Amino acid sequence: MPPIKRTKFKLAPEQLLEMFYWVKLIRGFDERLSILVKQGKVRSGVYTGIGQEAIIVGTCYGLRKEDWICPLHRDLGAFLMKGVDARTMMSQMFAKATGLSKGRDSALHSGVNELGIFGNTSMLGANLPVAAGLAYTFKVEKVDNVVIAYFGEGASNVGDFHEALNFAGVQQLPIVFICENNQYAYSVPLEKTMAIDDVAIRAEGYGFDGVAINGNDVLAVYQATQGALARARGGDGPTLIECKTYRWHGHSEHDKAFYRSDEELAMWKSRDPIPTFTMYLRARHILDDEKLADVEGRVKATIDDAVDFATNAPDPKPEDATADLYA
Ligand SMILES: Cc1ncc(C[n+]2csc(CCOP(=O)(O)OP(=O)(O)O)c2C)c(N)n1
Repeated sequence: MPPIKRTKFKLAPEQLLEMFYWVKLIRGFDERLSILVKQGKVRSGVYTGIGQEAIIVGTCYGLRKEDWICPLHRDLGAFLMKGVDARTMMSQMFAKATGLSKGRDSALHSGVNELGIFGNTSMLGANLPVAAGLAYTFKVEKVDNVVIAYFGEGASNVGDFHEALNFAGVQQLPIVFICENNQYAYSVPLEKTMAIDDVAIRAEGYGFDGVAINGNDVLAVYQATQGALARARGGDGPTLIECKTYRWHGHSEHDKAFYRSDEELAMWKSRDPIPTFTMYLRARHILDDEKLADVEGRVKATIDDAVDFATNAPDPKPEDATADLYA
């Protein structure tokens, strides 16, 4: 395993607080969805990323509008950070006319071209060759934008993953592959699908660097991403960053996750990214009780407002079902 690239970064206290806000908002949004789905308000599968928030915040923070992201089913927070407002996102989950796909879609497959968000398909791994294709466009157009492509460790066993990495390596594409290694692909633990410990070493076979990092440490993720972004923008090609993490809930909200032990869950909860980041900020006097209350108040207000908005938003009209079709 190559050493982690120690990219220097400096974040002002306000920026660190902003990151903290995002971590809390994304956690809060998923937690609320988990409740709403039980109330029958959500018209979509809900695949929470509770426990994995540091990856989204560390990779999305500071991205340019022109950079593209290719988020997956568990990456709702990436939509929010790339610029989709909470009302629209909640409407999407409620399949309302005010959602991204105007109620025509299960919540997980919408993209937003203007914000640089690729709408993923259901087929695991299939987003990765498309992400490489996007990065190829940037190379051909000679612009220094970057693509961030997310995938789970499960998806890294699919052929598309390997084709995408090979093409990205051969073409030295401006792309950062982010593996959210949360230890399970649905009910299947990592060791039953891979004969290696680190997905990161797969990058070596395609001629570029891969690093495995603590995916529950928002600043470690940010640091690794900043290094990868600098290399990609500078024409030095792709990087694979494997973020080790754990999803606290089941694969989706209908999965009780009986395939794992309470002890294992408790162990990973003790590595919750939020208290770790909170302690870091408190120790540096960036966060105090007053600022914490302010962040928590804004998070709650944003989510409450989004739920109210989506609840009262109109359903899609049957006569609009075929609008926006291109072929
Ligand atoms: C090619 C393919 N096989 C199976 C599925 C069904 N499926 C959807 S999500 C999932 C588990 C994905 O695990 P991973 O890639 O590790 O991502 P995670 O859900 O853990 O974030 C499976 C098996 C699918 N969508 N596509």
